[in-house]
Amino acid sequence: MRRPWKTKSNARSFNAALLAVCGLILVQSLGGCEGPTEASSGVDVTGSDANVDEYVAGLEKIGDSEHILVRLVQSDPIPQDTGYYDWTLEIVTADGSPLVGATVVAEPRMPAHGHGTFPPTTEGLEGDEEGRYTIKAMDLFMAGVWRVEILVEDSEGTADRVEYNFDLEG
Ligand SMILES: [Cu+2]
Repeated sequence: MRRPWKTKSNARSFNAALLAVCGLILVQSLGGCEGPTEASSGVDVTGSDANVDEYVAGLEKIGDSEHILVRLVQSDPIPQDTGYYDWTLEIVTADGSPLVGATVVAEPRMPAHGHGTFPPTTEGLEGDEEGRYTIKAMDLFMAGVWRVEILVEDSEGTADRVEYNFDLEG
């Protein structure tokens, strides 16, 4: 019996909430994508970099529900410029064993701008090595802070999530 976060009704209300948020941001800023994180120098990010990650290969995140630990084994390219990104993730359970047979979805968004990518999500493909998932061609097309949520559902239907936040220079 599955009771994941990906049921239709949940997805619908989630999308509705997103739309509401986007609408608010658009109304407030009149033009969404000229957010305060976009610095022409590419260096300054005033006051908004508290949650920004410093990329290192193997950067670890513990799931919100502490069911999983995710390692960003590799980001190709390293998070710096805008463009298409391939990520290799390693996911282990709380007892340290590789999480096999999970559904993994990446959802990149720019919180300051209220938008995501096209397509909005990218599915992680399970690799030959146990617990490894590859995410291909996330289109991080704009300078500024991207929050990439990694939504994981194991074969029993237990869900968890982590997020990575990277500030791209453009
Ligand atoms: Cu944007």
